[in-house]
Amino acid sequence: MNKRFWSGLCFLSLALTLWAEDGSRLWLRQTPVNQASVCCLVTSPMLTVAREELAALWQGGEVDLQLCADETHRRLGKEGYTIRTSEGKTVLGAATEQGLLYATYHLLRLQAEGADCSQLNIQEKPAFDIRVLNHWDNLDGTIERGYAGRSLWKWEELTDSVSARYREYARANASVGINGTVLNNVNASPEILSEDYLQKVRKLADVFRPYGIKVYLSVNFASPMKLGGLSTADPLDEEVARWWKEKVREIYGLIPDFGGFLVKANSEGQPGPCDYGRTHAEGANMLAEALKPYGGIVMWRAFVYSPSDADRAKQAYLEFQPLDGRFRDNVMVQVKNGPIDFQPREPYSPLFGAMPHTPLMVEFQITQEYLGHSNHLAYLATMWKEFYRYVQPSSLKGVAGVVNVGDNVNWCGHDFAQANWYAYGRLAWNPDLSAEEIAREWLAQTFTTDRRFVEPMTQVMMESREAVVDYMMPLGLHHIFAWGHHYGPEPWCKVPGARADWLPSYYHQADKEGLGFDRSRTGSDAVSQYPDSLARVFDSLEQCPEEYLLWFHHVKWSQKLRSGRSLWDELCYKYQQGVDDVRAFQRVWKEMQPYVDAERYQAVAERLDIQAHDAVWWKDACLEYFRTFSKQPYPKGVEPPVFTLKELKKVKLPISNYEPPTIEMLPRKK
Ligand code: BDP
Repeated sequence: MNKRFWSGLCFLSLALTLWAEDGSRLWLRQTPVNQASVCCLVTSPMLTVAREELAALWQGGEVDLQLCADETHRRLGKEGYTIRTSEGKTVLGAATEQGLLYATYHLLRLQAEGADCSQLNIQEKPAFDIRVLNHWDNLDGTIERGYAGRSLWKWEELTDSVSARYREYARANASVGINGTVLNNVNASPEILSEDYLQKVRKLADVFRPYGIKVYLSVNFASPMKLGGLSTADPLDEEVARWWKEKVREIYGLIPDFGGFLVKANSEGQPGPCDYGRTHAEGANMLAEALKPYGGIVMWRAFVYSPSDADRAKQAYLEFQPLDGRFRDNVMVQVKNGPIDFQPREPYSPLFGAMPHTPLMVEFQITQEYLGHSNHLAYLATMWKEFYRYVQPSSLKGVAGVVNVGDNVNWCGHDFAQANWYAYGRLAWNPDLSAEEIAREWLAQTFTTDRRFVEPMTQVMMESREAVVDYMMPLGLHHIFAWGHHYGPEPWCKVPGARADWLPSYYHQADKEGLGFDRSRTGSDAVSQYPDSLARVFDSLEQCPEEYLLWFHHVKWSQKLRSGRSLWDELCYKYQQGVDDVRAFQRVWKEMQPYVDAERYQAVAERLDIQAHDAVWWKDACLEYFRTFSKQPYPKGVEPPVFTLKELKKVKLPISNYEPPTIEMLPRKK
């Protein structure tokens, strides 16, 4: 071989490495130019981050970072900021360093989107003080409902080695305004509070601090027993309270800006105050008192249900609403967006608005436990915006998002799942932003600013979640997932001895008359938990929004819906619509090939292929099964089934703790 050949090959492989597009750079893809002259009179670790980001990336001339004590900046609070162009310079102003950090990322975002940055006059402050991620990461490296590899936290390597990814993670969060992270699963191991683990947690907190990210921990309510050797965890027991106070003191000794605790108590087998005949408020308040002197908070989850009551959708409300006003002021009750459990579509949880004397947080799920894991393209900002149609952001103290990151190179499994992490942060900062503008900014930063890419893909993203709803659970259907993995359909699922409210038939109530859960006043009466004006709407078969129809009503197969079609026909068309939509997304993506690097193009194409197969699987499983009740044929235009019910009943997916199923595992036919 001659020398030219070898040098050519070397050049090629170097170029390929530089151009490798593995998704690891998220939406932060600007290349350092090191042009900017940045002026900042104060120094600190956080301001160093801001200064270095600007010095490396900003291309718009001189920048000034100013800590300001004037009225405007005081009003913008401890995280707000201004960005102004003044005498040819760009001036970032804030009352705090954290404000300046956020201003920095805002400015760089504008540049990355290709916005005109020559005449800026911006004022910003976040809608919520608490904007946290919840990791459901276990100490053994697995992630509950995680589909992007193992945990980012390499507990066994800490404290000796600190992965470079921790910093990248903190940077990504700061760039969208996320200011806290709960490191471990709500099904919490008591070990996390051991001396050993607290040292590891401290290391992470040290990395996150300059990015304005506070660390929180999920705690097991029985820790005083399991870790401390006490004979009880009764929150009214003095020794128990003392144990927690000591533990909290130890934590703040290591992490002076520690955020606080997240608690899942008396829920799905977790220990809690009710084990001792105490209320959730008594349990939460005991922890809150321990944290209070240090400024820490308790995020106490309201995700509770028991096999006893007839309607699971009512239970969190029944248990928590009477406790309104009984929590200490540093307790936030953290409520899932819907009354059941992160379904592709739920009405909002009626607890919002029903506890005016209690600080509330909403918990969203960014990880796609019920929306096709990291195989399906489902942009969730539209779902979160739907929640805010009913719930005033000003009635909330904070937002939590169960995050979708793992140690996969591209963080989230699906390249488009990064958009949900991004959008979660943007909406936590400003819930008034539209899902569409967030999609646009994410696409422009993550792929290209070329409108021929951004416009069609914005459209795809905007339609994507509705498509998932259509091929999985249209018209208010919910929780008809397969036992265990929550990926595919199993509306027929029966498990001997299983709790009724863990089985699909509990939710869909299909019979020869019709379909749906009757939560009207004459049914379970869940509608009455909503404010009167809304309860009346949900209660009425005619007025109930059709997207919630089968959530609130058991509807006859022959019932005419707004389209003029019967329930059965409408159901068929919805499933078909979902399938058609995914095929349309595939076609659009094909046209996007010229604008996307080969690697990400291929990765997304492969997942869309899986999604298209899954949509057919869902359609066939649900329609073929419900047809055994409706006894009606498919209307014109609805494709005949590819699979028989018998075939689909045999499908068993291996359940993985790390990754979504591969195409080989899924039901397919040529
Ligand atoms: C459900 C998940 C389960 C979680 C639980 C929770 O299936 O893994 O532990 O929620 O939020 O959605 O506590």
